[in-house]
Amino acid sequence: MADPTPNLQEVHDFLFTLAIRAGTMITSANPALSPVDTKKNSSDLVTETDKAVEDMVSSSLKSKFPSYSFLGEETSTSGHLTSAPTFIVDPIDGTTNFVHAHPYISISMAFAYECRPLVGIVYNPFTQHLYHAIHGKGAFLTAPSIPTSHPPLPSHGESNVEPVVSAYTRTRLPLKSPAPPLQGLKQALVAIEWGNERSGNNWETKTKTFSSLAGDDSTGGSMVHSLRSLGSAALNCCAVARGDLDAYWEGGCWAWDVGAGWVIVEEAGGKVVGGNEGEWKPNVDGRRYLVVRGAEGGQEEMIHEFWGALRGKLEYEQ
Ligand code: LIP
Repeated sequence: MADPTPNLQEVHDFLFTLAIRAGTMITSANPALSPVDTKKNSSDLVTETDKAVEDMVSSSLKSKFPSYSFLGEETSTSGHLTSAPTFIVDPIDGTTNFVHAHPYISISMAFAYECRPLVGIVYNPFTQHLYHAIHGKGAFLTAPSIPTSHPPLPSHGESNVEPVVSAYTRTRLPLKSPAPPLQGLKQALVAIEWGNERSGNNWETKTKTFSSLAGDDSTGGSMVHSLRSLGSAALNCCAVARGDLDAYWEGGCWAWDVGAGWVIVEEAGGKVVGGNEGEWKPNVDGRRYLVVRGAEGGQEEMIHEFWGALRGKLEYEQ
């Protein structure tokens, strides 16, 4: 009888290649010409490119791994993750950025088994930065090699300069190792997201928490170095895994937004806990997350301090 345990290396290698193929579809699409539809409201966008990429990915995976399940942003009717071996895919994470031709977007593909993400691939085709991880085998960034001696830049008006990218480098994450200790919110750069829910309890909780994080002592705030809202949950997780974002907090995104980044963060020494206080073991499809970078100390203190800065409780249905 065939071993039912998935071959994670085989899954990783196939997703790695698929991400590059999807990236070509994304960079060759013209956002201005890609019809834009809305889902929940005017800020919840989807394009024909999102759908075309997901169709390509899901058919490729169904052909290669016919017994595995598929949970995709544009075709799944629920965000619920079962214990079956499952691919969790967001064809374009950062669709709003894509629509506005702002190149902070990624294709995010995870593989989960027994509700645990075990393989993660996040690829920004505009920067050719591909983040990848297998549970227990570390997290890496594969990116164009930066030449040590930069060839002369084109003089003014010169065009068709030969690309300087001739090779790729694989770097283990976090980029700084050992990772510097976390020094608390007052020394932190924190990613947050506005999401597409712009009223009600979750909106109030988010906006009051943003103020609590950024406000100074006179307001009872935590006075973080700053907040960043970059528009891609997956790339936010990768920045935490790299070590240049100290934390990322969001409610309202889905398993396909965070599934791949989750593995990459954990394999880079980071932690993923829930977006509400006391949620130490969140579900991948729990829709509220606090992600903290790897560090030689200070992680639990940061989590407790962050939860103490929350102003309300996030509540989402799957
Ligand atoms: C996006 C997430 C982001 C969230 C947005 C949106 P999409 O995913 O990456 O974190 O704030 O509302 O859900 O929709 O671009 O794939």
